[in-house]
Amino acid sequence: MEFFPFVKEKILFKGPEAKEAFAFKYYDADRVVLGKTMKEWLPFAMSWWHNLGAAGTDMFGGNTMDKSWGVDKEKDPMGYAKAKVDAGFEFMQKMGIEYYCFHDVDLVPECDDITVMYERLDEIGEYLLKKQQETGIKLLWATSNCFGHRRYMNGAGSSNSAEVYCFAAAQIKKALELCVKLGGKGYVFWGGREGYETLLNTDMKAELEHIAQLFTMARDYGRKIGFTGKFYIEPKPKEPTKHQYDFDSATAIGFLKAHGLENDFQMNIEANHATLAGHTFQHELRVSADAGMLGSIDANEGDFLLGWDVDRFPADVYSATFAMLEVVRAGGLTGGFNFDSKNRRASNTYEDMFHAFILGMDTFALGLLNAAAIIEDGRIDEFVKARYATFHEGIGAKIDAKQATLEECAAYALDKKVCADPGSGAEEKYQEILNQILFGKK
Ligand code: XLS
Ligand code: CA
Ligand code: CA
Repeated sequence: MEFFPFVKEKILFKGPEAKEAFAFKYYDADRVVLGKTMKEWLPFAMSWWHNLGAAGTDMFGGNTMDKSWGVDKEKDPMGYAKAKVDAGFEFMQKMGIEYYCFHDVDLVPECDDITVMYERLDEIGEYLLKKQQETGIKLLWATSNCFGHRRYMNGAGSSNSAEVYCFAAAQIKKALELCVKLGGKGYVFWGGREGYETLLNTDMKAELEHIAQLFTMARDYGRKIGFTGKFYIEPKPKEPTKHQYDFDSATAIGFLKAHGLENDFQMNIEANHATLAGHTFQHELRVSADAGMLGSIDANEGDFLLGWDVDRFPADVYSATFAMLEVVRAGGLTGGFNFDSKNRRASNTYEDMFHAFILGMDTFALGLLNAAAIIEDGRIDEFVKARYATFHEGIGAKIDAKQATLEECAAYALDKKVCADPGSGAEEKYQEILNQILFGKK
């Protein structure tokens, strides 16, 4: 069955002048930018949950979209799961997207009995593997949903109940096995309910130790069954819990280092989570990259007027430009760009699903082209380097090399008597240069 007949073959690059709706204006998969093709810089992925699952339900109303894929989910759960796979692979082939991501419960309908879940996941795993072999589409990352079921109301790894903890471990074990079977590049942990509402009922120290132990056991099991990819932590400061333990990259990196997990784990940075933490997307990417832990990206954006996780498709070219600067400077990602994004509730047609991905892919293609232009122009990088010139020689070079003592630094200052001006930060000048680079001749 064909689900999206209005796209005949595949969405193609038609250039910035094109007026065709179903065409890329900037994403040109084989165009070489800074020595790599766009496709290599931007391994795009489709999220199973938003694209094939989310049907527009919000707190105030039900579905506005048809994501049944022609099958009654209650009567025929596996027929529904397979139709979803067919729709997903048709969509990715038509979009020219080579990767996908899932939670276990996105693939098959969730039920209480975990042995039934295991059977369902085994069956869908075979089906996915066959589809991957037929199409060449690959798995970017897998994860388990240890936050939706009622047993996780007090957390999963941070639950007060060891029984709940073991159910989370069972889900993670199966999802890791699926990830290995399908050749996934990564395995994600988003701590959906790993946090707390009040310290009146919470032993924070024990909860954090238990989470670290769950990560450690997952790492050990993954390596035992042949998983060679990276484990990713996806920081998020709030929603659903008030205090989430993986608040932001700096917090998550510190946690991983404190528990000896830094060689196996990296960050999966979601733009909307960064802004919820009061940071820019670029800040989170920089913190991760500087720690050598920039792994993957959940590409979306939030809304500064709405204080929650709106998961909108990325349209902000400035933000994508700054993000791509970080990615390019880091030499690329170990993972990819997963559109953890969903259509707005009122964009309820199948056509809208394609428009959303064209928007997202073109936005990041523009971001990449802009990042390359900034790097090639060189003025901004030269200025940043020049600002730190006093650390390139004399006492500054000694401090940089971690060879100076406090007495030496003080002696330097006493000798100078009065401190020289550190120089203008020139923010406006470089914002203006940035606009010139981005928009050029009009
Ligand atoms: C939710 C998260 C989730 C993770 C995977 O806010 O973004 O979708 O990406 O569990
Ligand atoms: Ca996400
Ligand atoms: Ca989100």
